[in-house]
Amino acid sequence: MKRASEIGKKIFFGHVGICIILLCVIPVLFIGYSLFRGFDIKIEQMPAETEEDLIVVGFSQLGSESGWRTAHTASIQQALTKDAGYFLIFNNARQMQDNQIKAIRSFISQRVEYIVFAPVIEDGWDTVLQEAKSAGIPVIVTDRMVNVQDESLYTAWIGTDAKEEGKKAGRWLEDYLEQEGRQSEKINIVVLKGTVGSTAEIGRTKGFGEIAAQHGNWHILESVSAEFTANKAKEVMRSILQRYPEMDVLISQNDDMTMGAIEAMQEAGIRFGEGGDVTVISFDATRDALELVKEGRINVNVECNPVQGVYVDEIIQRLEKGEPVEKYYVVEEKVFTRENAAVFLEGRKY
Ligand code: GYE
Repeated sequence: MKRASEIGKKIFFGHVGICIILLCVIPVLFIGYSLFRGFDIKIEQMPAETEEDLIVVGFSQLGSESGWRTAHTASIQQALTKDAGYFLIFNNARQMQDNQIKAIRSFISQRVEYIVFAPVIEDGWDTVLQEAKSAGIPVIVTDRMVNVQDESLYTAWIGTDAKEEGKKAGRWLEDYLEQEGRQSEKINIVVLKGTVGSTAEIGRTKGFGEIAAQHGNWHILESVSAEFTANKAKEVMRSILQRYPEMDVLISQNDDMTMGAIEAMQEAGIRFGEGGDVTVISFDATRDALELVKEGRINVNVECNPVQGVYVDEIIQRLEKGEPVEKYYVVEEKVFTRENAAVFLEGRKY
């Protein structure tokens, strides 16, 4: 009997034990898998009944990697409001093209009236955009560009001229070196690039590269991606500073990376900005970075304008009235240095 009850206990606790183990292991496996997949995105669904006169728009934003991105998202959300006559379905793809494709497919199956999207990279959109076209849904691309075989797959694009931004950075450096009397000196440059394959990275790299190629004394020591984020830039910069103590110029393709790089330079005791050993060139011109331009810690900031929502609204309104729209709209952008930063900081919202 004793033995039988012990065996019973063993079986009972054996089962309970297995259950407990399973209860612990399954959630851990599930969380692990979700982390690995970057969490499956949930795509907001259109309510069964929307007010009839609202225009339903699905907006796929590529992520939330930077201050610029936050301002771009806000600009779309502030333009496509209920008061302005829209029902907006927003989705954040967290830097993953797959998530954007899923979101666009969900917008198609929900039969939205317009799809607006900011593509994370340029390639790989032909199939999903063909699906939108076949469903008769106009697509408005914003911010970055798509590289598709057939340009009729999207109705219009509104964004910034990334290549011109890169050239502006190069031209500023030319003038600056000349003013300093260093136009014939050897100039060692490091480039922190954004997301590889994105329009901002491709354009800024090309634009700056074209100017650099005209100067035999400019040496690009390294051109490396820090994915448009401050954390990654800090890590990358720490290693760069160890390998290239002779670096003269930092070209950082967005303000968030510049902030990270600056932290790494501060840690390493490197003097940067006006009067320093490293000249800092940044892109975007968000508020925080403009403050640093005003203080002379960033030498120049090439503006990239995120305020694109008003144009998206205008394009949709024209399409609604059956009016023609341009294929490409480029927003206006400036260059900020210590001389003009303060004036523009006053009215800056982002
Ligand atoms: O410069 C950067 C962002 O695509 C223009 O993306 C945009 C860039 C912007 O993450 O901060």
